[in-house]
Amino acid sequence: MSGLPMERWHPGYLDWWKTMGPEGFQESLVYLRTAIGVDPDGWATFDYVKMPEYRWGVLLAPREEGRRIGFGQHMGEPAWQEVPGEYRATLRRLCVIQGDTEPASVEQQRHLGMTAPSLYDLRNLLQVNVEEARHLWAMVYLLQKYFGKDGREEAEGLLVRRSGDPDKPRMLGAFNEATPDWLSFFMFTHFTDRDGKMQLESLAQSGFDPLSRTTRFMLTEEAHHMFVGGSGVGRVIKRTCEAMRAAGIEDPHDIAAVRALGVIDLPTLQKKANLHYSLSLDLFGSEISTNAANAFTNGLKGRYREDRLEDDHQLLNDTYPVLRLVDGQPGMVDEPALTALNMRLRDDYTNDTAAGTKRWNREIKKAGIDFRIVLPNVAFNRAIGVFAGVEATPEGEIIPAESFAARRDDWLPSSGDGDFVASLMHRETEPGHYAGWIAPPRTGINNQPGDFEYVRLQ
Ligand code: BYC
Ligand code: FE
Ligand code: FE
Repeated sequence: MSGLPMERWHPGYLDWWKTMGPEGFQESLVYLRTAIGVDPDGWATFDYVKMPEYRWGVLLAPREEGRRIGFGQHMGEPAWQEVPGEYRATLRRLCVIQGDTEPASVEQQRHLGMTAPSLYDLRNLLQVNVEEARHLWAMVYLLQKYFGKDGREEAEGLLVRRSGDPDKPRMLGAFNEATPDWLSFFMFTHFTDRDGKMQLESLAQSGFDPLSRTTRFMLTEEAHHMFVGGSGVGRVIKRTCEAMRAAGIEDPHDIAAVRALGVIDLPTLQKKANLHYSLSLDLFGSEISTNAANAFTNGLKGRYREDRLEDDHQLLNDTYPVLRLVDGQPGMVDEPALTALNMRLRDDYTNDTAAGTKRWNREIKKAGIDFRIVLPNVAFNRAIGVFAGVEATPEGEIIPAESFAARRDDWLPSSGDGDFVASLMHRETEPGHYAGWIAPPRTGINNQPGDFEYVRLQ
């Protein structure tokens, strides 16, 4: 039957992929992992694939027999296999917002292949891109299968909006920012894909079973995206530290000397981390949110790993400490736990980032360099929530806007920093070779040897 909605949507999707997907590699053979089934062996099939022929498809984690809703006012009822009429608009909105971020990230990253520091990194970028595109596919499948005409219209809209377009931007802030260089790409996949992880974990708890099953499978792919980001930043740090030691430079703040070695100075790494972390915090919405409370009460979106938490899963009389402005400075205030759910998820996110920062700092310490990457206070550089209207230092002290403006370039990447990083971005196409600003990975993808040809350029 040629009239099936997914089939009608597919040509527009492929058109989007070819015009907005990775620039320059559509004909190349890429060593990709393709998911062909959701069981443990099914989703780790590696082979050379031309990206337009990648198997984008619908993959749902296996149905759990007798699954029940685990929180909110419908707790204990059988999970829904169809959309309950009263929650249709809210569920559709959640699917649309989730779906909108996926192609946005592909659009943001579409020029990066041209400056990939190695074939290994190029392959990882393209793997992330096909999987994000598959995540769009997965949300569109839900919209078309369960939301009728409105869902089909939303599916079209997902192919019309464009990251950074002033007239038809993507829906959430961070997805309209540029990803201008590979350091930003690694920071983005470390920090922003991790928001993806937290949001998908919450949706995986949903009482709407098809959404739960889809997002559970997406999470298996998300783990690799965060690995690419976290290990990518780690390799940049490693290379910088090695070069500093070899040249006998001890002061990490001697930026000119470090940059003269052709590596990225640690203060610039800190500024990029400040930027991407604060942009990602905005993705959790406002600290106090009735949307979040309703989504929980109605069984649509749970807490992070709700099924492992031990309480009544209702939160009716509970409170949660929320960082707010108290007498003009950040301070903790107890708020009703239900309206504080965005804050709670954001706190879980911040905890989840700690292991990565620790690993980076271990690398710096091992090299004997006196520097630590420290993530900024949540009040710093915010555009959403209670700190949107104020300026704060990375330590969380609220300061006048003029003082912030005067210090901005110490805390966030300046145009000069951007120009310097851009000057290092050159394409490396020889198998096993790496650009001078990044260390090789410890092991290859799927245990391939160091000189493996991850992309056969055509
Ligand atoms: N930018 O009650 P509020 C990923 C809007 S990333 C612009 O504070 P709520 C990925 C909000 O929509 C994961 N607008 O917040 C990563 C609302 O508008 P309406 C993506 C924003 O609704 C890397 C109003 O402000 N998935 O997968 O509780 C690569 C008041 O909202 C923003 C999801 O986010 C913003 N930052 O929470 C690829 C999951 N924040 O309704 C992919 C689905 C808020 O008044 N989304 N607003 O017009 C949600 O769960 C929620 O919509 C949000 C916002 C957490 C985003
Ligand atoms: Fe995704
Ligand atoms: Fe991702």
